[in-house]
Amino acid sequence: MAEVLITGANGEIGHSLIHFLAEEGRYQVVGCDLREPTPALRRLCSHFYVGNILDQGLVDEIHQNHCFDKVFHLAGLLSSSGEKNPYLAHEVNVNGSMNIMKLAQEDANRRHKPVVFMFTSSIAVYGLQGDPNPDRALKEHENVLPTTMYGINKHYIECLGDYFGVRDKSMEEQRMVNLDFRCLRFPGIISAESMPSGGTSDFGPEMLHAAAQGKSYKCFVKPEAKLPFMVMQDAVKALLDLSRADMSKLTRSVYNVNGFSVSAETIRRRILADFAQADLGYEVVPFRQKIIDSWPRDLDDSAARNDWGWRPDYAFEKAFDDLLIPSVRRRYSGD
Ligand code: AKB
Repeated sequence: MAEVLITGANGEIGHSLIHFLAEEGRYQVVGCDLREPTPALRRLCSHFYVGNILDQGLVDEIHQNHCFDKVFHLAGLLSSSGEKNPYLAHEVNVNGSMNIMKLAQEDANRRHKPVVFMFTSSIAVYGLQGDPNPDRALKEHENVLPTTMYGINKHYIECLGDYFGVRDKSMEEQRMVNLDFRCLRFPGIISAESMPSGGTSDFGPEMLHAAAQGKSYKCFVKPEAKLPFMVMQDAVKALLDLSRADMSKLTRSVYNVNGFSVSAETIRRRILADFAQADLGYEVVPFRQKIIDSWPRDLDDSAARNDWGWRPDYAFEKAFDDLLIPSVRRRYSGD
């Protein structure tokens, strides 16, 4: 059975992706994360490596034991954590990514076939500074002006993906480069099953989980702060669909994907409609507000729609009515 590597396997997206792939049963899933997985997550993987992608010894061990068809490289420090520790963010997000790209290239050489390398980029690669029309939905080539260490790291790996990638290369060159690099620029992601940590879009999921647990919460950005978001189910669907898309249909290596664009206050009001007693206020954290001010308020994902048929299953109302509110209620009521 083909082997798939998932880095950041114990993170939010990693968990959901592993559950999905394990249910499908088409691959042997190899996980890698800094943190020990729960026994349930470990059982879904054929192997799980606990360690740091900066540790060359660990990367060599993985390389010796496996040969991957596909890699989902999800490991990384998020934007707020990156601003607090930019040197570490650079180490993990750039040097760690290079280690995993090199591993995938070596596997491609062994297999004489490009390895599909899925990379999770972010709206953090954009910058709205000085934009006279900040409300418009940005296309992939517009305003690529990252302001955070995280955004700069993500954009650099996108560029390396093109450098090492097989797209637009002759067969002769492909022998040298051999990564089928495919990348999604994700908006904020909301899940009822897990909580993000260290991101700047975290105020959305944090409000939801706090309300469902009856905990007070202070949102760290202004009520009018508006961002694109999507639910985890759509994020996993986008990753799988792009990873399986016919290469001849792809006109680019980097795609925007979007679910819905809403303000912090719109999310707060929607949560209060179901959790009327919730104590959700605001206490702006200036460095996080500054990050949000630089990020796009909306994303144009028409390239993904046209090239590989991307459509989110969940618009704002459906996301909260059918998925987030019922799931988060179940989660914290113990049903
Ligand atoms: C973050 O807030 O850092 C991430 C992202 C939008 O990339 N969730």
